Amino acid sequence: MENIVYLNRVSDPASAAMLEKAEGDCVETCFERADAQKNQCSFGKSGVCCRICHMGPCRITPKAPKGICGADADTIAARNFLREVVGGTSAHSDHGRHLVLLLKEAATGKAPGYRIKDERALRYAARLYGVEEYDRDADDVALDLADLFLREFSEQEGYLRTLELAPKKRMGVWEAAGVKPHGIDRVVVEAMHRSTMGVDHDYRNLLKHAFTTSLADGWGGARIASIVSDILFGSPTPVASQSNLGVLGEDTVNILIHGHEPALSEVLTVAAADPAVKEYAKAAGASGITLAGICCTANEILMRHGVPVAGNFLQQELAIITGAVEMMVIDVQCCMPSLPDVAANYHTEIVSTADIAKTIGARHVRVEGRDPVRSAKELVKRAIDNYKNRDASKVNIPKNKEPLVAGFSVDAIKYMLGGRYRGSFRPLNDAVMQNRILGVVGIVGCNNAKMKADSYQTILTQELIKRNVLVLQTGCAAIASAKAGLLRPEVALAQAGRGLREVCEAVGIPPVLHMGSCVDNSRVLEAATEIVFEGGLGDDLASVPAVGVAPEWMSEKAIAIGCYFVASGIDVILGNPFYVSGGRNVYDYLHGGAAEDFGACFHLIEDPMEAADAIVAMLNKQRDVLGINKKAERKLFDMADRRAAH
Ligand code: NFS
Ligand code: SF4
Repeated sequence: MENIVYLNRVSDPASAAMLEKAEGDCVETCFERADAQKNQCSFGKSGVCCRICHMGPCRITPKAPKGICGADADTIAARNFLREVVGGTSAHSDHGRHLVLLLKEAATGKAPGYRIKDERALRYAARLYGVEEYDRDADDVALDLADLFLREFSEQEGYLRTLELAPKKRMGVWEAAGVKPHGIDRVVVEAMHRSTMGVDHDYRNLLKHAFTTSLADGWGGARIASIVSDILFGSPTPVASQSNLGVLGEDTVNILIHGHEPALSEVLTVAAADPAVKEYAKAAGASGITLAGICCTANEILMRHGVPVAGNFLQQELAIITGAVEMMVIDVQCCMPSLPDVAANYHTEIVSTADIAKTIGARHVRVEGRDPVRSAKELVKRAIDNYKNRDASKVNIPKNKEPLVAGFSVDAIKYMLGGRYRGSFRPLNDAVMQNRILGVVGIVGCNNAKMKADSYQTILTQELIKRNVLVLQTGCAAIASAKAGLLRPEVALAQAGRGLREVCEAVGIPPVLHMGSCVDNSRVLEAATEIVFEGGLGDDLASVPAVGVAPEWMSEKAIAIGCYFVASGIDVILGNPFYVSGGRNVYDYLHGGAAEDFGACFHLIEDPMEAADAIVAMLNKQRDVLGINKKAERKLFDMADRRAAH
C-alpha cells in the first residue's frame, strides 16, 4: 500500500510505515482516534464552556451570553486558561519537587543508588543561591540547597528566590506588573481558589495570575528541576547518538523508557549496562540489550548518556507496533492511556513506575526504595524473559535512524564558545552584534495528532538556520529535528546561511542546539539571561533579539512555558491556537495587550513559512531598537575573528 496517505499525518517515513503496519495489524492509534474526534466541540475550542459549578455546564452563545451565575465569556475563558497554566506548572514543579526530595535523601545517605554526581554543578548552584559552600562537605551543601529549594515550594510571604537570577530590569517589570510569585504551592492553590465559582471574575486579574503562576514554573519548579538533575545526574555535555524507530534492535532485547522524570531512567541505564544482566540477555538468545527513550525521559538520558531516542510523543504507540519491544517503562506525563491496548496486540509489557501515575493494563512496579538498582535489574531481566515471546511474524522495525549530537547545557555552550577557563557568551553576542547571526530562536514543545507530525517544526527550523538564526531546541521539537537530520552538525551547517555557518564553524557549535527536555526550557531562559549579562544586547531579556516558538504544542505544560517566556519578555509564536477565542478581551490581551506589561505577547501563526517571515521581522525590530542593524559585514570570517572568538 502507498505510504502517501500516512505521510499526510506524519513527516518521517518510519512513522508512516508503522501507521501502515498498524492498519494491517488492526491496531488503533491516536491518529484514528483523532479522526473519530474530528468535529470537536466549538464551545470547548473557543474556551467558553464552563463546568466549574454544578448549575452548569454553561456554554456561551449569542443568545445566552452569560452563564447561570452571570459569568461572561471573558471570565469563563480566563478561568479555563488559568487552570491550564496551573496544570502545566504543576507538572513541571512536582517533577522538580521529587528531584529535590531525592537530592535530600541522597545527601543524607537515604537513597542508595543515587549520589551527587556533579559537585561542580552543586557548588555553582549553591553560590547562585547564596548557600555557603566554601570548605564545606558536598552533602552538607546539598542538604542546605535542598532545604532552600523546598522553601521555593512552601514560601507563603516572601517571593521565589530563583527570580533573583533574572536580569534586574526584568525583576522590575515583574514588580510593576504585580506578577512576582510567592511559593509555588501557594501560587497554585491560589489559582484554583481564584478560578472556582464566585471568586475572581475580572479577566485581567485572572490572566495576571496566570502569568504569575507560569513564572513559578519557569523561574521556579522547572529551573529547580534542571539544576537538581544536573547535580544528581551530571550536567550535559555534547554527546553523539541516534534517533528514530530504527534504533531498536532486530536481535536485541528492546526496552523503551517513556515519560519525564530522570531518576528512574538513570538507574535503568545502569542496570542495562551491568555485565551480569548483559550475560542474562545473551543466555536468552539475544545479542544484547537496547535501551532507548521516548519523549522527554529520552531527552534526559540522551543528554547525559547518549542513550538513543526511539521517538517523540506521537511515536509512542508506533514504537510498540514494530512488534519488537519487550518492555515499555513509563513514569509521568505524556504517556498515553492507550499504551496497554496497543501492547495487547504484541508481546510488549507496559510497566508503570510512579505511584501517582497508574494505567489500567500496565503492570505497576516501584523501583525506588532500598535498592533501586537491584529492582531496576529485576525489571530489565523481566524484559529479557519476555524476549522469547516476541513473534517474528509481527516484527517490522523501520530502518530509519539518524545520527545526532545533543547535550547543549548552558555550561556546555559557554565552554564551547569561550573555552573552559574563559567560558563566556561573548563570541555569540559579538556575532549577533555584527549581524552574522540575526538572533536566537527557541523551538520547543510537542507534536499533535491534529497536525502533520513534525512538519511545522522541521520546515521552520530549516528556514530559520537558512536565514542566519541560531536555533535552540528542547522536548519533542528537538527530537523532530533529530529525525530530520538537523541535529547532525554537518547537515545543519550545509543548510545554514553564510553568517551563521561561519560563526558555528569558528566556535565549533552546530546551528541547531538540543538543550534537553521540556523542563530544560529553563535552560533557554538561562541562556538568554547569560546573553544579557554578557553585555551589548540591552539590559533586559526583552531587548535580546530572541523569539520562542511552540509549533505543534498540545500539552498544558506548553501553555505554562509559553506564558513564562512572554512574562520574561520573549515573544512566543504558537502554531495552533489557545482555546480562548470566545473571550475576545482575553484573546486580545494574550495576543497583544500583554506586550504593554511584559514587552512581549503571543502570536498565532499557523503556517511555518509565515512564521519564519514574522520571526525575521521581529528579530530585525529588536535589532533596530538596539541600533545594531547595520548591513552585514562583507568580509569573510578571517583568522583574527577566529582568534577573537576563542
Ligand atoms: Ni514537553 Fe516532554 Fe513532548 Fe510535549 Fe510531552 S514529552 S515535556 S509536553 S509531548 S514536548
Ligand atoms: Fe455556569 Fe457560572 Fe457555574 Fe460556570 S460557574 S458552570 S458559568 S453557573
